[in-house]
Amino acid sequence: MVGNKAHAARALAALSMLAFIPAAPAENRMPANENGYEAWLRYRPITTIDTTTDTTTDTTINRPTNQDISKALSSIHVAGAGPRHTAALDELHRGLSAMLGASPSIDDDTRELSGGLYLGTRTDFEGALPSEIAAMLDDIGPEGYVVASVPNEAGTPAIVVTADDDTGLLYGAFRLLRELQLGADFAALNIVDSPALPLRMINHWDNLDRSTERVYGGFSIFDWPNLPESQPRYRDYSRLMASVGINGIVVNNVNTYKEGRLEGWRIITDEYLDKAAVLAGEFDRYGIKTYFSVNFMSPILFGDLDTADPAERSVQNWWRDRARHIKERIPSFGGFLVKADSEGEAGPHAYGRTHSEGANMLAEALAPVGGVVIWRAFVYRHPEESRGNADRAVQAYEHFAPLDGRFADNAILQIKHGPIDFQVNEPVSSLFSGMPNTNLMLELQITQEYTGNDIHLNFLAPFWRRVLSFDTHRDGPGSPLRDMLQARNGSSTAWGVAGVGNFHDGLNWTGHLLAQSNAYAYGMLAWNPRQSPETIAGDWSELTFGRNPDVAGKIADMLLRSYEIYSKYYFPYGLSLMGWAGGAAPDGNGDRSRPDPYRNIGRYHQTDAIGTGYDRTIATGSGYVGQYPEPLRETYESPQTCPPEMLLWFHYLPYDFEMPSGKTLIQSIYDDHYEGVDMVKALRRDWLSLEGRIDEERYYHVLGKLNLQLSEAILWRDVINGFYLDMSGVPDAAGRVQALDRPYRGLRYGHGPR
Ligand code: GCW
Repeated sequence: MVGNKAHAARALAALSMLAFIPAAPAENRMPANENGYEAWLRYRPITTIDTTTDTTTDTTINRPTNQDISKALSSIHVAGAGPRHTAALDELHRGLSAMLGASPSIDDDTRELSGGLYLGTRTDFEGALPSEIAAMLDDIGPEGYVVASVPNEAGTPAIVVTADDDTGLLYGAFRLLRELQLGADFAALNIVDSPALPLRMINHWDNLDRSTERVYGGFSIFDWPNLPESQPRYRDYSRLMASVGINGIVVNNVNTYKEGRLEGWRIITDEYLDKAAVLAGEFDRYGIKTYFSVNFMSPILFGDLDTADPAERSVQNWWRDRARHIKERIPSFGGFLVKADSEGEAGPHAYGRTHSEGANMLAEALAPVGGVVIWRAFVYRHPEESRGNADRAVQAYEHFAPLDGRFADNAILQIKHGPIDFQVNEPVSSLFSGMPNTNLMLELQITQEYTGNDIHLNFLAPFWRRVLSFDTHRDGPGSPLRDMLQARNGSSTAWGVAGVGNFHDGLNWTGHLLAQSNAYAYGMLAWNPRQSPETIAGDWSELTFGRNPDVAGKIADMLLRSYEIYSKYYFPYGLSLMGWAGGAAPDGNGDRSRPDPYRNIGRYHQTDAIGTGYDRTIATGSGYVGQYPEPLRETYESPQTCPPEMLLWFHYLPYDFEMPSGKTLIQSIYDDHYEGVDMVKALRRDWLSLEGRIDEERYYHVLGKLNLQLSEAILWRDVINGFYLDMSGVPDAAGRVQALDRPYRGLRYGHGPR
């Protein structure tokens, strides 16, 4: 095969730029700095376990030697060129140099696959790929890739990274590097992979003044005041996201307007488009499209119209012009995300129009530029405003299910996993079962608003995996949620999953270093929702802490236990909103309509002297259960069949209700909270056993977090249990629970309330 010289020359020219691209911000360029900035792309030498960890166990015994790998990967041969080819080459060069201790040579000689690494799309190779590799490409579709070893007579195999498109090629490069870091035998690589969900997005809840909503421990990565000046961090962020398959980023908060505080609507003004173009350029190089959260009232806010009525021709034209204008400035523009008629964000209701009418108007404006509108389903009214049913859980379905089938082809409805609000234990939203004719997207929260902020270790993959596997029964038995998120046959629209991001400008990106695992896991599950949390936790731990099984295995095990542990000392059995980020506050979410002494006792958990829990049954409650198809209705309607972790989400039960364990409900609540704290102590002991086997920097950082977690878990335990003792008057059989003075508040030790 003859390499395309012009292309290759461009690739090589681009590569020569590498010398000028710093690997990390200046403050990180210290030897063996383990500040977490590199996250899971650490690229430590691959034949030692890890220079900074215990080296007494040699896990490399059965692996090819360093010399074999170095020989096989001492040269990179590139077919074709383009920004993503360069990004792939940049990463391979960086990764292989660091892992093998020598920089591979680079050329465009792809005539013969002798030893070395070969990189290019199927077209780049101009028909000369070995037939078995070309055949592997046949079924993979967009963004898929092949990473394979091809034996050859000289003894050193050729390693081929190829795809049908350049995004797939980039993903293939990251995959090869990951496999090598995880100790794969380079001579036996035979990987064909492609994403299950077409759209794998991160939603930033970041404001233009760099403050963030529910993102803990740092400011926005995007330095709006100083953009369009660029920063190395933008590229490193793009690399990290692309390495786990993220292909869409919404750069600003869905809340775009709060008088005097939030002006996120400005994001699509010319001033901010110039700034966003710099970010979009970096993202695009890594296969990531750029999206904006927009305010429905934009034509009034910064256009010169006096209406935003979606039925008005002038409004439609305004949005069409804006979309075209954005696309001209940002060719990788993907579309809009909209929070409308929700929590103070205006929407089509102001003009007596429905959600679908509002969404479709924007969809029509975006269609000519190939964009999508992603419309959020997170709407509810406050009880005092809601005529009819005051249960917040029923409201999204009531708004949206009647609109099924009325959304445009390039409109997607984005639904939070549960009907309330990212609680730790909630059922999967009934909307997923109720909208068979609408493009649906699942919204998860990677940032830990209700799941521990940046203090509590809480690896969310087991929970997310459960959500994705949930049988919605939408199309009869065997309709898992993950299938609702895949593009339907014949549709040109992509949809999938969105995660509210947890990366910010702090040195280790996530505040709690171990919370990086959630961003990694999110990407892995968005790519393949069937992946096991065990594999994800194991791989992440090895990538982040090295391949010593005693170290990485222990960390993976801690991650895998953490969600259950958190659930034990947090709100019992699926109860919602017994506190916020600022700590436990069971009486805080007040219902002023209830008489003393229960005034101020939460409207979300309905606790009183007889019992606790929210009755959402068809027979006696809010009727939310009736929004599911059978057999889900039957399962949730009875406390006997309802999954225990959601018992109080669906049922109001007396304190003496007998739990499956044979204990009373109240005693189970008390015991769980003690057990949860004991489990945190065990978690902490596990970490202490790693002393000296992990670099001090990360060891003490995580230990500090675990110490805080323990203090807070004790506080949660005592506040929740004390509250229940007071409400129920039932003493703890083991005599541990103490009465508390009202108000029941657990002020936190870590950060103040956000
Ligand atoms: O969970 C609530 C959060 C708000 C958030 C809102 C939403 C972005 O507390 O901070 O606003 O949900 O999802 O729109």
